[in-house]
Amino acid sequence: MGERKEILTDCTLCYHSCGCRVTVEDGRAVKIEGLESHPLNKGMLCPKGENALDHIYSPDRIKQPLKRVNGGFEPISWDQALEEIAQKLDQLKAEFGPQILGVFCGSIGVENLEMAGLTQRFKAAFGSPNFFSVESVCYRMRIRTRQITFGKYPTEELDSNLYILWGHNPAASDFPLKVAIEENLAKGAKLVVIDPKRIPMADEAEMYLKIRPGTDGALALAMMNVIINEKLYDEAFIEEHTLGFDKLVPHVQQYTPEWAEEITWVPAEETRKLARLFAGTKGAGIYQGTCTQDQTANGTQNSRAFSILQVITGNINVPGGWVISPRLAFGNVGLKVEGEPLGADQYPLFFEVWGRKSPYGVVTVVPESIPDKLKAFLVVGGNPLVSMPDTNAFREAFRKLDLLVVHDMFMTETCKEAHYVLPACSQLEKWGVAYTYNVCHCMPYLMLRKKCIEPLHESWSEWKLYTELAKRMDMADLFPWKSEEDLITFELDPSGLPFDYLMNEKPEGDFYQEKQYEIVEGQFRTPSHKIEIYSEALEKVGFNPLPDYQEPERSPMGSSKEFLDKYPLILSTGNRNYYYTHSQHRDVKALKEAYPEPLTEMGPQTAEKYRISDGDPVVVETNRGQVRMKASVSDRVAEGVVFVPHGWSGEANANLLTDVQCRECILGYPDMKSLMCSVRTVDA
Ligand SMILES: Nc1nc2c(c(=O)[nH]1)N[C@H]1C(S)=C(S)[C@@H](COP(=O)(O)OP(=O)(O)OC[C@H]3O[C@@H](n4cnc5c(=O)[nH]c(N)nc54)[C@H](O)[C@@H]3O)O[C@H]1N2
Ligand SMILES: Nc1nc2c(c(=O)[nH]1)N[C@H]1C(S)=C(S)[C@@H](COP(=O)(O)OP(=O)(O)OC[C@H]3O[C@@H](n4cnc5c(=O)[nH]c(N)nc54)[C@H](O)[C@@H]3O)O[C@H]1N2
Ligand code: SF4
Ligand SMILES: [Mo]
Repeated sequence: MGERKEILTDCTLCYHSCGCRVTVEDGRAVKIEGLESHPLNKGMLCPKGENALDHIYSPDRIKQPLKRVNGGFEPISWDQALEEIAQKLDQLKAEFGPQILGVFCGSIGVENLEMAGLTQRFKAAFGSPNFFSVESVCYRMRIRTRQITFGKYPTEELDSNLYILWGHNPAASDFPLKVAIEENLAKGAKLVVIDPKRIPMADEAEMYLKIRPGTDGALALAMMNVIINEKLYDEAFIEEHTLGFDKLVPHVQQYTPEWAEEITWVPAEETRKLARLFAGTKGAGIYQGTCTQDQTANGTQNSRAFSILQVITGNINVPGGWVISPRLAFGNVGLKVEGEPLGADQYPLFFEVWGRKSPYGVVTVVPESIPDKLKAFLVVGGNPLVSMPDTNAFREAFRKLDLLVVHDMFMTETCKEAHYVLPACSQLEKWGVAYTYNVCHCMPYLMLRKKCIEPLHESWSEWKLYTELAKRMDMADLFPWKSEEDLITFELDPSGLPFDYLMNEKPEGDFYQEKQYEIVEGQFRTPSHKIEIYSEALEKVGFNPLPDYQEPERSPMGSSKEFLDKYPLILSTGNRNYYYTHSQHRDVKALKEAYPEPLTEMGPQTAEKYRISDGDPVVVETNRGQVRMKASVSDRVAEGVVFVPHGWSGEANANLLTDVQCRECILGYPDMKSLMCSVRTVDA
């Protein structure tokens, strides 16, 4: 019998970074289990995590670098590929300037700090400000909005007395929260679900509100109206910590529950009941969809309204409410660069607030920026031709690039358009830091992501990719780390949890700080040092400083009759699938068997109206394109609404339906949750 080791590391197949134990025999990972002591997953893994080894050892992995030749791909050595890429980049830079380079990281870059950090560093070393990522379609909208309100970023907790799932379905997308909710419901916590689909968790809820997609802001404002007019607010908290409540009181008078009923489909009495329940519970939290509330017309203002609901009920820095968690001191791999990324002029608040700048560009402006402003594009750990809005617009634009390079483990649709495809290591083949940070839940926990096996095939880590590319571009001095371990040591240095400690003493991970609930002097780092209910930051860029409601651009109430005759049904895309992360994991047999094909969901009356039966192949169409998939008819889905899942390729790609020009007006996010479509059977 050869060598057998058990290594504690994290899963990394989605951003939750659950702890796991990997058994390695003779250099091959043979078993993966949940780590009991990990505070997020408590010994459990979701089906993706359970089947991680089939993904890693998949025969479909890209095995060597590939170069596009005459419309097909041919193998090329790493050395030759990097030489050619370096030469092309240098030539484009000499001719047009460094800003013609754009780089992109997908959602995996959220949990893979080295990937995102090094990618940012590379574009800065080259001289370009154009770093794009899923941050401008997902999650950062809430961070930005909470920052302008609190000057800090408070988050929901895993344990709460009242969970309001507001367009969030943990049973599909948020495994750690699902585990925590189940535990807390058994102890007497309450649950409310606000969703156009009666998700299974709604069956355990105190209240279920069937809302029209895209109208959440109207409901939130009506709740505020009730809380204020029935004097259910926390006067002492408002007095001590906030600014602008006096302006909010007259502002919300227009937003009565009856006004909201017309817009949201939620009966006025239900809105009142929810407002009373929420305001009457200390330790209550709004758990907004991780991207649902971002990819919608009123996104920024929705997030503002949720923040203000937490504030006026005093549910800030109390257990179960929203809590400002300690930030980790961390070695920053990024590098400063001159200039503003694309989209900063159009959506200034996305880029800058109070002189604090973010490193991200706005991804929705990418297609229109090619080929004049962007000529070379590097995708590392993302599949934008499936995941970004309006695949046709992105594809047409990508075809005009002088250089497209993709670093990935699998031959994605994006790879298929590339000039060079470079094989990437999986999470078990490289070192990293697993930092659960604030992604949804206040959990100041850190773990070392261990290299468990040697890189498979010819795959390289991001550290090796950038270090070797930089050498060929005269930028070697800007990539000084001699090894992955060296890089991780640098990252961990300021954290108080050094590499050796996490490797030898706490391989299971450790809390880097204790949570503080007390509100200390100067905690709110807004210019006023108060929570800004009235936001001058928003006013300054020309938007309502108080939360308001805007009807989606495409909607039964917002669109022209002509448009609605063509596209009469509401379209919401991208409900999560428990078995897959976005476009990934279709290579895993057990997962594919559990969920073999994409399904378009609709209610029975809607189906009947268009003569569709459960299981029929259907065509869903919008102004941008069409998809084909089977229908799933269920009375759990609100009538008049159609759900199309994302992450499937070819003719089932949901982003053939979305429109990159249909954007939220403040931060430029694409609307993926409140569009209009038509549905018919394939032969109709
Ligand atoms: N219509 C619609 N579209 C959506 C959404 C929606 O709700 N509706 N949701 C959006 C959201 S919120 C997000 S976050 C995005 C996600 O968008 P993406 O992140 O672009 O989507 P993924 O399919 O996860 O692509 C990740 C890629 O990284 C590769 N990969 C995995 N691990 C590694 C690694 O270690 N190194 C490298 N180099 N590559 C690796 C995978 O093989 C995969 O091809 O999708 C968005 N798209
Ligand atoms: N298994 C798995 N988990 C994932 C991912 C994955 O691909 N697979 N992706 C990860 C990523 S990057 C993200 S951003 C998160 C996404 O996480 P979320 O954005 O929270 O998405 P879901 O959990 O699918 O929940 C969305 C719910 O919102 C409802 N909904 C749709 N439109 C509206 C609306 O307008 N208003 C309201 N109130 N509800 C609406 C849907 O019916 C659905 O039940 O998931 C993460 N977790
Ligand atoms: S939720 Fe599943 S895929 Fe995500 S980290 Fe945990 S086990 Fe892995
Ligand atoms: Mo996301």
